Amino acid sequence: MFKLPELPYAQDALEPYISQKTLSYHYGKHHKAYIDNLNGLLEAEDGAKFKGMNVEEIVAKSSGKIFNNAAQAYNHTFYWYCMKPVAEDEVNEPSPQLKELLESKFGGVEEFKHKFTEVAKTHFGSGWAWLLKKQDGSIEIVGMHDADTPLMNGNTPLLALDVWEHAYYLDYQNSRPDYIEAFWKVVNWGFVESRVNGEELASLMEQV
Ligand code: MN3
Repeated sequence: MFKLPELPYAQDALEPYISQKTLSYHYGKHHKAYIDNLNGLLEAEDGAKFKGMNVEEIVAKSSGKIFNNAAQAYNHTFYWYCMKPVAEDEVNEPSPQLKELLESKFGGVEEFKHKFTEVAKTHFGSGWAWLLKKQDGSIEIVGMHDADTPLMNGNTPLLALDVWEHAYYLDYQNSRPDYIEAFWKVVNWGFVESRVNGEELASLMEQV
C-alpha cells in the first residue's frame, strides 16, 4: 500500500501565491485519490504483478488505469518538492552553478523561465510542463499530456509544473498565466539543482 506522502511544508505555506484552499483540495483530495485508486487497482487481478514494485517501476512498466494513477501519484509528489515557502522580501533565484547551466542551455535564467512559461501556457488541456534530463545528458523543456511523465522514457525529471485546471482554478480561475507567474515566486531552485546534480532520490513514495 502506498502512503500519501507528507507535503514538504504546511498547507498555507505557499500563500499568497498558492492558497491553503488550493493545496487542501489538490493535495488532500486529488493527490490522495490517485494514491487510493492505485492501491485499489494493485489489489485487483490486473494489478497483482505490480505489487511490491516501487512507484517508479510501476510507472515504467504499466499502462491504462494503473499507469494513470501511478504516474499522477508520482508526478504530484515530485511537484510538491518543486515549490517551497518564500518570504515576501526574499530573493528566490538559482545558485550561481544552476544559473550557469540555464545560461548555457537557454541563454539565461529569464530566457529559461520564458520558454518554460510558454510551454506551460500553451499546453492544450490537462498535463504538465517538465524540465527534464535525457539519457544523453541533454536538458529539455517538454509539455506532456494528462499523466505522462519523463519516467516513461527513462528520462530524469528536474522540474514539474502541473497545468491541470485543478492546480489553479480556485486561486486564478481560468488564468493559467497568473498561476505560472505565482509558481515562479515559490519555485524551489535548490530542488532542481539537486536533481541536475543527480542526487539520488530514494523512491519518492513510501509503502506500508
Ligand atoms: Mn494536479
